[in-house]
Amino acid sequence: MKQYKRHLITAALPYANGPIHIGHLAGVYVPADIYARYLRLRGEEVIWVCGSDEHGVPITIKARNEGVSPQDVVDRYHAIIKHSFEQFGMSMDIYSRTTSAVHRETASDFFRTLYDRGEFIEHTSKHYFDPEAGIFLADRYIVGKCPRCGAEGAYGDQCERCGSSLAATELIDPKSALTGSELELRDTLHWYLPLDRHEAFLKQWILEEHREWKGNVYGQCKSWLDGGLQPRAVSRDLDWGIPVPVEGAEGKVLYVWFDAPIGYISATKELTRDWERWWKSDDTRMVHFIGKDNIVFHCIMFPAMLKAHGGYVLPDNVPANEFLNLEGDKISTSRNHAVWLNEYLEDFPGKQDVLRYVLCANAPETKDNDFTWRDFQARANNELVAVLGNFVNRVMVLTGKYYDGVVPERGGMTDYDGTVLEELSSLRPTIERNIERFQFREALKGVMEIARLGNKYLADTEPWKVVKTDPARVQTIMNIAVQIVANLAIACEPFMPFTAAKIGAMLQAAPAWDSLGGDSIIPAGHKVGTPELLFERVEDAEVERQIEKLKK
Ligand code: B3M
Ligand code: ZN
Repeated sequence: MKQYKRHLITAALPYANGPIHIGHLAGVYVPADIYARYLRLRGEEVIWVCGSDEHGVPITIKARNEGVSPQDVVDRYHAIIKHSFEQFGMSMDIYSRTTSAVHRETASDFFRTLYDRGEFIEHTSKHYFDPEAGIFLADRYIVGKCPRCGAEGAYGDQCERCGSSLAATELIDPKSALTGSELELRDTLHWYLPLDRHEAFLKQWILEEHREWKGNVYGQCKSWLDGGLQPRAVSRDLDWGIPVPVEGAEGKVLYVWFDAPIGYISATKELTRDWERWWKSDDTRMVHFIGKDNIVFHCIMFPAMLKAHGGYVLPDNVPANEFLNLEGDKISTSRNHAVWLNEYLEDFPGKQDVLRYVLCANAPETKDNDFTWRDFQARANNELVAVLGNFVNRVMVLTGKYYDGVVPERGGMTDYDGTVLEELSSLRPTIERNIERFQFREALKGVMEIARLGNKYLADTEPWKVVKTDPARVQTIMNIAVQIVANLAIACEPFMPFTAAKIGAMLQAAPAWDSLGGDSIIPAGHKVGTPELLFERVEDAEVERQIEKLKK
């Protein structure tokens, strides 16, 4: 395995046409945050870049429906999304936006470079025109029946039902999403990236050199590559976007999927003058966190663009997740079947980590998964409250009660103590290995194992009984218990940063990742702070309210 000096992490740029929901968080941002936090804790050099995707048809449709400008729409949602990310502790180094001046210039230059090198094909062909609106339509402006799965309401670029990427002309019985009218085919000029020219390279690079990619990602790439790649249009007839920077391209803008991934580069430029060190060095390891509907763009199209341009790093891994459903049904913005982060925060103030925990424990890593409010409640109450919160609380309360918060000296250790400490240290490599393999659910189980081990240790050693007969023994028990709490403070950080900070505050210590697995993290004689409850029970009424809300 190649030695890298630094990690460039990207997470899909959310469309600024609505707030963020739990599906986004579970599939993309929670995993990216865990990974970025973990690498930083390991002392690696990391940047995590993200931002709002502010171009594209969905935004113009929304603006039209609301009678406002596209800029109004993206300004509003960019602020909401950015705020939600901050609230949920997403540790992005920058959250930028694709309407920024730096991005416009970067994307424009990128296009121009490829254009000057002859990397595009210019081609006039028939595109759908809405005679009623008097404009060419593309992508989501066109709806019809999916030629692959037969679903109604498929878009001109993609069927959301079966996930197929489509050309508008493939749709059966296409209609204008704006006016509902029948469409005419008219001639228009566009620029195409001939993906077929990059096919041999992509086959070698992905199918041979990246066999380690997740099965769902590798499989999707393979089926694309086996099917043969076609030239792909990188411009659109639209009045919202980055103008195509060549003569005779009036009224045409860059296709949103051409400019959006370049947003990762622009965001890095905005973050640091040293951006080339990240993008143009073989020492950089780039990882794209995305959902499965973005695989083709991040594994085929963007790499082809980067390769055609030359000089840029390609992703080392693209750990895409599958989808999260909600109460047995697809999450849907249009039907408002979603849990929006801004609303969650109003209903469950201060409970960001509970959601982070549930979404990670139930993440759609290998298949689509279902989020249910009952499962949310069960995990909150039976795992966070009963296992993690309970253990930490018992240790803190007993330490306060017996020793006035001063961590006692350890005396002689029993064989059982030794076994527990050994088990504790053995959890670290498991947690690390799982995070490094993007298996965050398993990694989180490892973290909870620490708490389970702690609870079992207390239940087996019963310090509250022994204290009456053998106080010296209890000193050892409580010292060990405090060390287990310290391990939890460390291990929780990537997954539940707010909780880790609370445990740290209770311990009056900020142990480093390096000491994870250790049995002497908090020295005897150190005074800890006062106990504070980490988690509260989620009551039936709260969960029923949420379920009701979804039915409305
Ligand atoms: N905005 C699509 C999405 O949210 C898109 C991602 C862009 S990443 C460069 O699914
Ligand atoms: Zn379909």
